[in-house]
Amino acid sequence: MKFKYILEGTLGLAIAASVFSCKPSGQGAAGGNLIAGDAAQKVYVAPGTHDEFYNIVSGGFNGQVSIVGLPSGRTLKIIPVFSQNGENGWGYSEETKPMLNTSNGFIPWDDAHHPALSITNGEHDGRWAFINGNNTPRIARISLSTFKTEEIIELPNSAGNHSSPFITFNTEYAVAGTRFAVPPDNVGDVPIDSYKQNFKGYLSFVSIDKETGKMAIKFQLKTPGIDYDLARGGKGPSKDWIFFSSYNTEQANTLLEVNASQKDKDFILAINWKKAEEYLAAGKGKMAPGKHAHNYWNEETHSATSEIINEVMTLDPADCPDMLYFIPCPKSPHGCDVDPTGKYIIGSGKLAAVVPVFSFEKLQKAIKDKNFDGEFEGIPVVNYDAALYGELQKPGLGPLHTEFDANGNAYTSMFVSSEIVKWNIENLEVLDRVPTYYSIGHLSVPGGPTTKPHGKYVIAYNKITKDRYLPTGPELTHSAQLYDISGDKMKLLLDFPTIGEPHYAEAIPAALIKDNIKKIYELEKNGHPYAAKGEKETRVERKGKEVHVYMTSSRSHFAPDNIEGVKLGDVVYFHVTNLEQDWDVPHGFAIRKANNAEILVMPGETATLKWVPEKVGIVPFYCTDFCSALHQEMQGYIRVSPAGSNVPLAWHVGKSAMTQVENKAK
Ligand code: RUQ
Ligand code: CUA
Repeated sequence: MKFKYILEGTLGLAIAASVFSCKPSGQGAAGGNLIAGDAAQKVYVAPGTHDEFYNIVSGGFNGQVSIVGLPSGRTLKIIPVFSQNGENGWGYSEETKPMLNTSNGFIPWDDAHHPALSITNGEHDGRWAFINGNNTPRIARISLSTFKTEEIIELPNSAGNHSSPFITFNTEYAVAGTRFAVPPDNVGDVPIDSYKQNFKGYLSFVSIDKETGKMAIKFQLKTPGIDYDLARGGKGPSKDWIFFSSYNTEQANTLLEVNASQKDKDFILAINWKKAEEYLAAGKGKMAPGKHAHNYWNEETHSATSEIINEVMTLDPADCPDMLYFIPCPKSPHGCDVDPTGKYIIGSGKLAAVVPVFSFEKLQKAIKDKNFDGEFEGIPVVNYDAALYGELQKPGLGPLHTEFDANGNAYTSMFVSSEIVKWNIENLEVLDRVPTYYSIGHLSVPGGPTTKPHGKYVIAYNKITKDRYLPTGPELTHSAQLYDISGDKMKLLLDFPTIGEPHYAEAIPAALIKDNIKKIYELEKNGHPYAAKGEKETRVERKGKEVHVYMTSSRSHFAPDNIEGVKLGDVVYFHVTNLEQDWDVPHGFAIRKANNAEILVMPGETATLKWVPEKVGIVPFYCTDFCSALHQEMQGYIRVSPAGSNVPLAWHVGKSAMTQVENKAK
């Protein structure tokens, strides 16, 4: 039966049709007659007015984050995070390249799944968004003032950083579990079937500085070799805890679709992280090898630095009793979600027939009474019934992830039966269900993972699109759907296309962010070593084979815009400072046939494009961003002479470069 679920995952619709008959007949662009009559009005954001929520959406395999306005579903921005972005030079400019550095060198791509917004006392504070790199284990921090990636930290001993990043009650930590159990990084050549002996499941606790947001790996927990999937921090009574879902507790290393679905129950791992801190303070931690990169953006120098750190503090549960507990949870749980009161932990087992609700209070009692069913690699396994509050019966097929409103209701996505199910947590009763188009993955209620859900909507991030949009060849846009949850019944309001493959998203009231938006970088504060803070400071300097152009841009010219004396064999660095101090006036800079990207320079910022000329001749450069009526005139020339030529280095704007040299000579 479980194969059937997996195989039919993509055919969830067929199952849905037979089990819940939720496939609307003649679903076309309008989605049958399931749309609320006033839907258009509810999602209409009149020209010139703003959306009520920012939706911070993961890009999946594009490695980025997109910003969408809700309820309109309009995409506002793609924030480059782990992937190079030619559009603005992220990962191409000299300043941003270090952001993509890792212990394995420059890695220009990742798979970004789960945004997490910073919280204070469990409530959204609008400061930062964190997101995981699933492939090369990394966590990024994005400023919600500049909408720019400010920091990326790599995680050693981890492989497939999937259960990541999840935030504790006051953003003390972003927590990250490994998806693949692997041997620690410093263990060399071992047979794959030495899994049980050599493979471990590392969990990283990345501390976050209260003021600056700066991240550091405070410690890692070395846990049994199982696969961690998702997690949630506790709240209120459970605020010192964090909960991870896991699968492959069978510890299989081949054909996991069969071998990791043998047991009737996998685990939720409950971690008392305050206890872990006590053990650390008591000196129970040990430094272990753990090479990782830490990349940090400096807003004053407009540049990133990358540092390699070689070790990591490690806590071994064998030395730290009463810190970790396994709770059995039916069938490969994906979502592991804590309700707004912090009293309930909900496991969503993809292959399970029920949704279990665990009680934090009962869990504490079971721990106190030592009501255990043995242990798993030295970690106590709490008796299922002792920790269970109750089970939601007949929820639907393929429960995947649960979020909450402020009224004691939960919303669970059902991948296989392709629907959202609304239910009451206290009395475990299904209240409503609506179909999704098609095969919903995660869902998001604004503030759903916090202690104060903002409610109003639930958004479905669907895995299959099929006929929902105009077809665009074999690859279709992913489909998201917005439902009104303000009444008793959920109502479909809107379909909107998304970028990349959103896995998870959060939504936050615009009011918490939009007044703190950074509009320009102040020129006086520009501390970039190659900044030219006015045209008088523009110049070209040669250091051996390196040529540094201190260039400015303003409407509508570059200074200098004529450069001569560059020779084959030189490496040219264009350091472009945008002198504008007005919001929304970037200038771009691109060079003909450069095997690089452009740079898009924000007001007051300096950015550097490296260029290695390959041919003798005249090479034009120009501004790529339509900045004024004379944008098209914002262009210039650089002359490349043969190696060994004696053309002197010269530059100018307003007259020819050579005239300037001649004048100087007089
Ligand atoms: S995830 S739906 Cu659930 Cu990282 Cu993809
Ligand atoms: Cu500057 Cu166009």
